[in-house]
Amino acid sequence: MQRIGAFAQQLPEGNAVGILSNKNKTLPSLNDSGLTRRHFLRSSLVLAGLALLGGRLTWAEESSLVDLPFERGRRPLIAFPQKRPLMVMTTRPPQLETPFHIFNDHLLTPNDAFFVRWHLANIPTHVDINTFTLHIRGRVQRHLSFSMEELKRDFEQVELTAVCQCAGNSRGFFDPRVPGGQWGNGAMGNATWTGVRLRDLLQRAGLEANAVQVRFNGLDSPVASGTPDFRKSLDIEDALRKQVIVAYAMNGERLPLLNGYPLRLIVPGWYATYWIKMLNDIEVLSAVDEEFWMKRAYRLPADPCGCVEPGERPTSTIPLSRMTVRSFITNLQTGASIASNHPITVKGIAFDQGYGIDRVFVSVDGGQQWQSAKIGKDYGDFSFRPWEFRFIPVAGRTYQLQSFAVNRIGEAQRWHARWNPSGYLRNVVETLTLKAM
Ligand SMILES: Nc1nc2c(c(=O)[nH]1)N[C@H]1C(S)=C(S)[C@@H](COP(=O)(O)O)O[C@H]1N2
Ligand SMILES: [Mo]
Repeated sequence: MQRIGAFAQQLPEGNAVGILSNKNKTLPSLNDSGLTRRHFLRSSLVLAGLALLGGRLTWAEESSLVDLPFERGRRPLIAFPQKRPLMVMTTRPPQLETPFHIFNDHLLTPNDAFFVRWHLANIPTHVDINTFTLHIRGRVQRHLSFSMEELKRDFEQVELTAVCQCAGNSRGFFDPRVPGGQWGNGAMGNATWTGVRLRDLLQRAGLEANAVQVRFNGLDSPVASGTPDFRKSLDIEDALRKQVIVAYAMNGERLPLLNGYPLRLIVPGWYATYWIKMLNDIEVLSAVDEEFWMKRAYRLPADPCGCVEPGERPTSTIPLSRMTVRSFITNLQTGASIASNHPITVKGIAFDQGYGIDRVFVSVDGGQQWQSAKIGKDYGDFSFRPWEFRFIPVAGRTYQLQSFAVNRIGEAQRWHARWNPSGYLRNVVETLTLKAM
């Protein structure tokens, strides 16, 4: 881990004057309690239409396009079922990115704007809540299955706000470029999740003494018989953390189908690859999971940095897990013009693996001088943390805005971008260039 506790103390104290308004503290109002028939028909038409075209996108319900700031970064905005128009990377399986301004508009990402990522194209378009069951099996004393009603009735309900971020978020910015989904910065979202503790379920089933890992599977499945099913496993200690929950609600509503209705695993602080959607099967293992999605995919160079020299292959790898510290400026875009001679408020968010954000520093001159940003409302250690910073732009000057977050154990963002062949864990200090008019 990169620790900069000592360094952070050397940073000049700022005189930022921003006052945070907490306008965004209420939950976004969501009215999609499932698919209406009309919406479903229209949406399944979209899906069928796209499927017929073999996943090649030739029909956009919404015709607008967004250009991400890298080569081949043009994305159409299309509304999928229960979703507002999002940036489409692939349609089959759906991979939809949240337009970045959403993170400025809402601290809790609205369900209909939350990004979507599936690996396999066989995804149920309907789940019958009355027959749905969650199974717990494997190295347990009692094989159990629960209906949704039993889950809600028989276990303590818990709620927590946590960031769900794809390990490949921001992969499109890797230089040299790497294969994989070319995400901008919108393969993440922050939501309040409601459900039951995984450990309560495991305790009810009773772990056998030789239990080593817990494997999770959802209702999605591969199209071709040779493709491995998407299953992920956690070590027992990690699975028993009290924050790990099996969630049935997101921001107070049922989960959108594309985000895992009716149940998904929430692993706060860990990358989203472990947050199995449409979760219906929990299997306790007596040996380490050797399947494709653990053994071959979502792995990092086995080195504290999780990186190698650009272009090199790592000699050994380990499964990725905890998120790095990140921060973003959300209300300004590179290339924009800003007004001079009166204060401008720079707004942003920061998050980490769950120690909580301690401080955020802002530079307007490309990192030569730093000042403290004003940290906003605390929604819990796993949430986005809002921050603000004010300065007065001088006419004619070009500003290079940067933000730099440090968590409570002194972990910080990187000054230089790390590189690994799969494009994971980006958390370099980002730079926005703005001109004061
Ligand atoms: N069942 C299932 N769960 C899954 C996946 C999947 O392909 N199938 N993808 C994982 C990955 S890699 C990511 S980034 C997140 C995406 O979550 P979202 O679609 O709700 O944003 O789901 C995770 N859970
Ligand atoms: Mo992911």
